[in-house]
Amino acid sequence: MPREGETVNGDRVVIRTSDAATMLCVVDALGHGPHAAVAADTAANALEACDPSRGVEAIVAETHAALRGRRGACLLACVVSADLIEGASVGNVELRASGVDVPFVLTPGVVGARITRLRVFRARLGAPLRLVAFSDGISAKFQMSEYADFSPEAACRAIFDRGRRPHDDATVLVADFGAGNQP
Ligand SMILES: [Mn+2]
Repeated sequence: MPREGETVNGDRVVIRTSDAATMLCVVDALGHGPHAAVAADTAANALEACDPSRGVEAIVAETHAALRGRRGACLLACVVSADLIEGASVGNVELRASGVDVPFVLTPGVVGARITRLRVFRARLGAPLRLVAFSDGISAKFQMSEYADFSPEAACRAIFDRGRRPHDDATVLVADFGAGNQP
């Protein structure tokens, strides 16, 4: 949802699924409005062209190259395969997980401008996993346990409605992985 008063959104969600893996990404281009929306489109186009099986380092590197010389962005990229979740988040897009202990960590920097050493987090999957990713247009003051009994759609709506900050573009992505790790 765009910031209040804007008609275009600088946040994007990109999801790609291959036989082997699912890629989940949230982009938050710097600022808001039309310039942020153009940068978000550029990042999303780069992400749509990424093969999920190449891994998060390649996904972040390709988006970084596509945005170079343009307005930068925050980017969370996760790849979930049969027995592993791997992810990285440059900037401030956050991730919560339940069912599996995911050692989420942020990487300082801006995709397209500068990235210090990319911090990749990984966890083995041995149980159903729920992921909630959200941009900084959503308050981080919620607990996964509050929405444990909610469907992904209902959890997404509730986190959004209760946490939306109207001064920024806002995104919530909820994904459940069960048998076979297909969302
Ligand atoms: Mn933002």
